[in-house]
Amino acid sequence: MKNETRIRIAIQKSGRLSEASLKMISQAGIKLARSKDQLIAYGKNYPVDVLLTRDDDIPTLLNEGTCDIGIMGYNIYNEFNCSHGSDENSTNIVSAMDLPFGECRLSFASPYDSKIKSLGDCDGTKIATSYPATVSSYLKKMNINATCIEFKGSVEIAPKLGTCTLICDLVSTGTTLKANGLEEFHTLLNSSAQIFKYSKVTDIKSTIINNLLDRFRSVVRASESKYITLHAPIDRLDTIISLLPGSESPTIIPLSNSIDKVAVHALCNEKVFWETLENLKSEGASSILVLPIEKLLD
Ligand code: PRT
Ligand code: ZN
Repeated sequence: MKNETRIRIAIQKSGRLSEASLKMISQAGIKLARSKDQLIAYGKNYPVDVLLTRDDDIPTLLNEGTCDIGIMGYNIYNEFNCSHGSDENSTNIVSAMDLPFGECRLSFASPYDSKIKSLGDCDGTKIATSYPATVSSYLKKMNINATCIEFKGSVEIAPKLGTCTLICDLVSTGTTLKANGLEEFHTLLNSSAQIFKYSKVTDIKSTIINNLLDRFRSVVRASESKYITLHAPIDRLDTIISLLPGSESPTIIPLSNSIDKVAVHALCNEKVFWETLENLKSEGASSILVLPIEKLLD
């Protein structure tokens, strides 16, 4: 154990991305032991340690090489990049993998009764945002002359306080904007959680990281995939196969007690909706089973 090379992953300690990040690590087969202060969790069966921190600190931890990989929203990474010169190469952080959680968008919004309803109306305004570097560089690119005022939280109340005429903040359902009498009118950035990597890791660490990323990719794919089995009339087989979502090459198996039906087994790489099952049934499919996939390795 003494000279073992270990990978350090930074994830959000508590917040919107914490649960999903920990779940993914656990589904990748990594068992963690939490330290007393709850700030570091040690991988008991894999050379990885998990640092639990505020999401805003993750870019610095990666940029300095203090952590090797980190899970954060693209919005956080982009803000860090914009405040370091916008160029993708101006930091030591690279994106390694998209994750299917933390979806949101960074949008401009103004009060319902405001005349500002498009980007072109923003000239000369004051904009409240927690993403000043992102918003400033976007406004500059779009030739809009407006001032960004930084708010660490509760951006939505800035127009009510008279500090700013509009805001640029993260939106997911839109409920918070509505509750504060604000209307979204322009999206600047779409974001979701991603795995980011320190770009200067050693070769030994790189090997471990690549193995870890392969495991995470398998976890994500398994969570998005389903295994479908059904019985299909032979004369409707082509149509039934074409209805299976994201399935490449199903297995066709003869049935012991039927000559005009076969069993179809398929790995579906897309969501399986009730409508799909109803369509399969109306084409003559029967005994339709949709099964979750626990592990998947190509
Ligand atoms: O303590 P720490 O600094 O780690 O956490 P935090 O409070 O800064 O972040 P947190 O947990 O709120 O969000 C973590 C990440 O989740 C963000 O960086 C985004 O990548 C992602 N995410 C996804 C969101 C949202 N959806 C989201 N809706 N982050 C924030 N919001 C906020 C938004 O700022 C607004 O206040 O939720 C409100 C709007 O939500 P709706 O559903 O009403 O539109
Ligand atoms: Zn934060």
